[in-house]
Amino acid sequence: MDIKKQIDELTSKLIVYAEKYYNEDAPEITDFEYDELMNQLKELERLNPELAWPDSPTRRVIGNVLSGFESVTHPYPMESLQDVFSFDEIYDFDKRVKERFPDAAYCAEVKIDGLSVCLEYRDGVFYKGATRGDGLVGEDVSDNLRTIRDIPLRIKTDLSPVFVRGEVYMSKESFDKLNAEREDLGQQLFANPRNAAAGSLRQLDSKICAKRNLSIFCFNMQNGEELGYTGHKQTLEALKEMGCKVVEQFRYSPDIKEIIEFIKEIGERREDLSYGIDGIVIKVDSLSQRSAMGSTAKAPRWAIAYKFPPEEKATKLLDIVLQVGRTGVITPNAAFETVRLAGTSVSRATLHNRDFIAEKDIRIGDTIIVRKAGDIIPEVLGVDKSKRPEGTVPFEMPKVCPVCGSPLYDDPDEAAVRCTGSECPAQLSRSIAHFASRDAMDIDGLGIAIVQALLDNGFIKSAADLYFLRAIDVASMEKMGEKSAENLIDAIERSKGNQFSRLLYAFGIRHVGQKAAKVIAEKFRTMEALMEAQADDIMSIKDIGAAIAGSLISWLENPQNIHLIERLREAGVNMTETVAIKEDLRFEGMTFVLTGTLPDYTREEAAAIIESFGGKVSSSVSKKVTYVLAGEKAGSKLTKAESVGVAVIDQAAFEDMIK
Ligand code: 0OX
Repeated sequence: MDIKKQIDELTSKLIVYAEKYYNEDAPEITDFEYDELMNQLKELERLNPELAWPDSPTRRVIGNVLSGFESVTHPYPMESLQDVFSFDEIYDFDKRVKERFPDAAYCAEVKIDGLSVCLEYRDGVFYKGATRGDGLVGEDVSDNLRTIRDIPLRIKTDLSPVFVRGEVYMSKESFDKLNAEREDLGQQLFANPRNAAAGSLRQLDSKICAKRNLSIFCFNMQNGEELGYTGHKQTLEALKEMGCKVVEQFRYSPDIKEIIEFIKEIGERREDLSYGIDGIVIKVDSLSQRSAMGSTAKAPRWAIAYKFPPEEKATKLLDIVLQVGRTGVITPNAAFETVRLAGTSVSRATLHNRDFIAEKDIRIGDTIIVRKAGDIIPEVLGVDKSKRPEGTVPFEMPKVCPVCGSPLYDDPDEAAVRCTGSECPAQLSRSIAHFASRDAMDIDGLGIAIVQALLDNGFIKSAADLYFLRAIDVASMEKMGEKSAENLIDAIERSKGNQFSRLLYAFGIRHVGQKAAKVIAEKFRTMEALMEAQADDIMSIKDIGAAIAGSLISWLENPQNIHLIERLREAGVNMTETVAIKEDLRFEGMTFVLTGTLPDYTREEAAAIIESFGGKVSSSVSKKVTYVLAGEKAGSKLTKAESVGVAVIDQAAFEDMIK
């Protein structure tokens, strides 16, 4: 058979099989047969790339590994929304709209909690897809988007180009599954489905993204008006006809009261949805009215996002469990009946300290109210005392450490209660996990669970023992294959070359944080010099006071610690601060301007990082500025950057620069 015919037949067959398999849950052939046909097609396309269909199913599994994402300038800015938190603000919005357009109607839809992307279709074929970025420039994540089954590689339309905006998300079910797998593998868990979706879409290897089971809901045709559409609802229906997955829950009405009814209805059913939503978006439906209303510097005037209040749940407090921290501080944690909050199952929350428990009079058996602060960290808001069962008693801190039995010291000046046992195993596992953590010795794969297992198996008794581990012993532990054991040993080996400042921080000396460790290491350069230092020498460093110096000196004098240092030296661990000082000046001569809110750094943190690399931070944009680091809700500085031609970067690009 001629090759073109062969490719055409195979491709059309596979498109139909894939549709049946993924969308109708009714596979016609076995996985094995499907993979066989797919491999045949891949091979034919490899030899005859000019004959491959642009929407070939092989493109979903192409497996490219990129070195970075290309920037994409959005032809239609991807605006963000103005958030409102009350119905009153919705009525105000309605008033503003109706003053201008008394006949305006609204289309309200669920606000999917994921990350926004824009898909570009040319002649019906998926051409490119990008993240929102700062709204004007995003990143080309086409390879990753192609792996999302919900995204059609071809849409049914004669219109071109079509720009479709949507929200990529991870369903609650896929998220639970992913986190369960990660837990089994001892990997760090994602805090919520949104972070998991964002983390997946930012993978440079599309095979990883393909495994994450992402989905999409489309909610806007960016160039709808130009393509001849007149209303938002009409564009949603058109997108659906074309084969796009469109937000399922929406309501059209000229009456704002009906829209508020819709909000209430969804608010009640929110939990039954298979995906997370964080509010309702209310949009003026008419595309011409929208154009006439335009946008402010921050958001369109024709839309608002009503945000649901943070979910609160009542649940039963089963126990108050004491956790012994690395420094011996005892933290009480609430263990309660599992509830679902902001996309995850939660059964633990910190109770901070004894004062917190006493103030709120929290007792085992109580019905407590929990929520997630910032949608990430679970917190206990208080107790529903009307539901207090009989026989409960006020909580009292025990007198001995729950792990080693040593007496606890209850410091009357601090809220903290500490274990006094210097060899308390809880402190040991946590302090070794801290030693290995990313900002310290950065030993990849050595989390608390593995540290605990190494301790339980008797393979280590201190951080220094890590450097004497044998792969064969590590591999003998449960859930540890040969490969992961080798990887771990390699990571430990690599950490020997770390700068001295990392080691100093890794010791977990009270008051000696990352920054203090850095300046101290830079001043003394070597462990020997530091060990000879007097408190005054240490305090002569800017920002280093008596508390840090005192704590450091007494740590360095402790024979157990001297022994630890000796063994680390014997293992070949670097104890000198050298190259990093030069390397760290990578921003020398550069000036940054910060604008907007970055997802993961405060302004001060970002500025500190820039300065630590020798860069300068300025508050105004001019031609002399090297980069504008823009986050959410970036305002006039962003516009100025564009007008003077200064490069704008987002958090992701910044993180690449500071890696
Ligand atoms: C969502 C969502 C986000 C976009 C810019 C102007 C209107 N997360 O589900 N944004 C919008 O629309 C905005 N709609 C949505 N449904």
